Amino acid sequence: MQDASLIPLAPLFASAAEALRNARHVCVLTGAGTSAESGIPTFRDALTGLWSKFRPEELATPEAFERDPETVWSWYEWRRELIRQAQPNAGHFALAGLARRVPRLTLVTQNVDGLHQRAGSPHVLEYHGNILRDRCTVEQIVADRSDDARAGLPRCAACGGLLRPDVVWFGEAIPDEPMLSAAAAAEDCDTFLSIGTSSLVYPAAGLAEVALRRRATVIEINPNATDLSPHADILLRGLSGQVLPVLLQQVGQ
Ligand code: BV8
Repeated sequence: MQDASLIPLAPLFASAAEALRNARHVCVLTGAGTSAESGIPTFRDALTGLWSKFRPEELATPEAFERDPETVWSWYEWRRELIRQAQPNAGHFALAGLARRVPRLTLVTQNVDGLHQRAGSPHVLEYHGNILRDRCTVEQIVADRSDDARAGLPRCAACGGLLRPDVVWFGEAIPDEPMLSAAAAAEDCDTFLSIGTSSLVYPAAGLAEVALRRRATVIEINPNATDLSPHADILLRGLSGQVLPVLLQQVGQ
């Protein structure tokens, strides 16, 4: 184990690897922590510097967009630029590798950055949407931008309607497909990995609770404790970009 800080966790790695080696269906839920080592601030950290005077609810809600679309769009454009410059990290690639190593893996992400897909993970369930897509507020479909720059705020090329980022804002429902597929996977899995999430935002945080009720082995990867920690079977306290490659290696053995 190259990273000395992980050595004390060796027995936990062994039991986690054992659970994954014997798994029939692995369900994985990821949060902002998995993209932190790619230079993307976690959600709460995204309110740093220029944005520190805002609360998430003030920027990531339909009411905020209604009230002040310019400010909301500039926050999303700022995050989009960070994401365009970012690369998937070793944790993203290890999860793509794990999907090739176990019989069945369902990857549910709260992240809107598309880095799992860029690392080669197939069929990622985008539970909170994707920040790099635009959605037309009139037709409620993913849309192209009109290149009429006079428009100021981005407009739909088809109907001229105001565009918004194709993400799920607070108070909005999770899209049916990812919501139903994620719920079915949490019900069916025998091993559940909760990675880089504070387990505070619902209904995403409820997926681990479903897996616990179904007696799945629940493994948490996070340098800090969360509301899920007291209920998890195995806690791997470390950075996902360091823990996941070691775990994948051990599953391979
Ligand atoms: C809804 C997209 C109703 C936008 C996001 C039940 C109880 C309490 C509240 C509620 C409840 N049910 C609903 C609510 C309200 C609300 C909610 O949960 N509020 C919270 C704040 C209490 N939920 C909603 O509003 C949801 N919608 O309920 O609609 C409805 C139903 C039917 C019909 C109509 C309406 C919608 C929630 C989705 C909101 N959108 N994102 C955007 O990104 O701009 S949420 C956003 O924040 C992220 O997507 C993510 O989900 C969340 C942040 O959480 P994390 O990803 O966990 O990140 P965080 O920063 O918190 O923590 C990072 C963690 O990583 C830490 O633990 C840290 O230790 C760790 N870490 C750091 N570095 C590393 C690391 N781990 C590993 N490696 C590292 N290197």
